[in-house]
Amino acid sequence: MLEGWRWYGPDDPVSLDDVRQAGASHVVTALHQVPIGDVWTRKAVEERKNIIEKSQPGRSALFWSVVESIPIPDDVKRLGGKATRSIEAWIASLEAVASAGIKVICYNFMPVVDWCRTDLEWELANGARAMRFDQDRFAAFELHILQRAGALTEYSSAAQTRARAVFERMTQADIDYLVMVIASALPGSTTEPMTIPQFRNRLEQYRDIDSKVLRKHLIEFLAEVTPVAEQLGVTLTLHPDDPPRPLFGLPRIASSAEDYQALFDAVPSKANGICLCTGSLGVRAENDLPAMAERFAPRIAFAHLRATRREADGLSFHESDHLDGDVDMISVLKALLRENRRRAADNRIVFRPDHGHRMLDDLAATKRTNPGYTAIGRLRGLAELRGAIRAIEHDRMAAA
Ligand code: DNO
Repeated sequence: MLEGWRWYGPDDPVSLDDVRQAGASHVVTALHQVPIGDVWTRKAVEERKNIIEKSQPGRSALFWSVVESIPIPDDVKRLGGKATRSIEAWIASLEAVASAGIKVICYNFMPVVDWCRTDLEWELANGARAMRFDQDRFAAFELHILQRAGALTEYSSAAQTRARAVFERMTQADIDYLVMVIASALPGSTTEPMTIPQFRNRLEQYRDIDSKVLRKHLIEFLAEVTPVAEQLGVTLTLHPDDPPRPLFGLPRIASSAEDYQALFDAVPSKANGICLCTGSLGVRAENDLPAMAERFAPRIAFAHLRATRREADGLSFHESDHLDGDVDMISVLKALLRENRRRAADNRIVFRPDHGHRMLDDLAATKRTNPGYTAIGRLRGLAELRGAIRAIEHDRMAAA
């Protein structure tokens, strides 16, 4: 498999030499400076590609192999095939990317909020910091800060009592932090930052959209974009919902094997692919990740490898070390490696170590880091994954 690394572009505190030193050669990035919905021009794509690939003489080569993500504007999620202008713009961006020779485009279809956490700097027992989703803090946000209409009925009275207790202990600074973490769009998010009143308005716009309607809209979108992608030899990989369950009363439709199967049945095009994100999917106990890797193998063009650990309440979770979460990472790797061997050399699976801890020198107060996207934490994750891959391949060769 090809070792990838997410890079946020020239402003990323992690440099391209850092990527090289981590040992990765396949850069995963997007034109993050382009507003959601605007067309990516060929010129802008070409410029970014040159920054990545035209390295100074003697440096190890880097390739821009995956685009993550071309954001899908909100109207496509709300209106499906009727959002013609937005879909046309998305196709134009896809064409610009394809013209630069990039073959994988990642996207997601989470309405209103992309990935969601309640803490970005949760202290682990070893002093490192991890991202965490704490269900009671989430409930405190939803019930007491956002004050979402109808939310109360979704919580048991015990959960409501816990949420109130969490909220009552919060200072104004704690509240501001939680709003920032949940509503103001984390780096790489494909949804817009929001104030609380804007958040309420967006939710109102989704009042009549349930999971059936949202799925129909995604299928209409895929019906438009996959023929173009297929013709250009591009695979579109749908990133799962993170966490993989409905939030804020909004539907989620990429949370389980059944969800993905429904999309593949509706749009069989080989351009309709999956980004296997073990950390996102692994939060849901029923998701059997090795089985999903096996079942969807031909459709996996891209993988996010990281691990999460569910906490005692079954809903809270935090990001664990890459090999030490609830996910059976070794079995996932074996399934991916089997698929990878079946493929032609120009069609290998790209994976990237996802979300590392903030640790060692990255803990320095002066150090600017993107949540989850520190150099050192991901370097550790990649090194562990690479070691596991080598060991698996070594045993397989020895047994042959
Ligand atoms: C968070 C990421 C997301 C993800 C996009 C995919 O770290 O997993 O930003 O890349 O949602 O479209």
